[in-house]
Amino acid sequence: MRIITFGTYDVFHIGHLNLLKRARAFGDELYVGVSSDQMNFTKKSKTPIYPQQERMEIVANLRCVDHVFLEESMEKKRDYIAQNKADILVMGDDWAGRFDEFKDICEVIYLPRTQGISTTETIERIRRYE
Ligand code: C2G
Repeated sequence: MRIITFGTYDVFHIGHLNLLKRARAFGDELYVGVSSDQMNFTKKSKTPIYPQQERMEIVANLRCVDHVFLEESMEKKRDYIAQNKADILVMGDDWAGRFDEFKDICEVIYLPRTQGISTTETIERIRRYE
């Protein structure tokens, strides 16, 4: 079974790792679409702290990850799932219901997020740190 998931993975943290490990446990291969700097800028009017090449490099070298590719647009998600021949799409439950439209080509599973950590909170902590 091939699992696919998508994310930015900026300022990589334990919540990201927990999600990827749990996603991988649904099958035997994990493919990860890492969202591009441009896609983040389009969505949030901000570029990530870590550039896409570094975010991809970090995710690609995790033991639970088999393959990474660049996610260049939300609209291409169906194509990415199909091209990569994924059996199951796994996402954190902040996305619950948002990808149900792909249930015709793969199983769609939402997992609970890790509580108490996020990239935004981490950046805020670093900003206040003395
Ligand atoms: N996540 C989690 N627990 C946290 C933080 C994040 O389980 N405390 C999960 C998210 O639910 C997501 C994955 O980790 O499934 C990556 O999170 P982000 O980097 O924030 O990704 P995001 O910007 O939501 O994805 O097509 C989606 C895009 O690629 C954007």
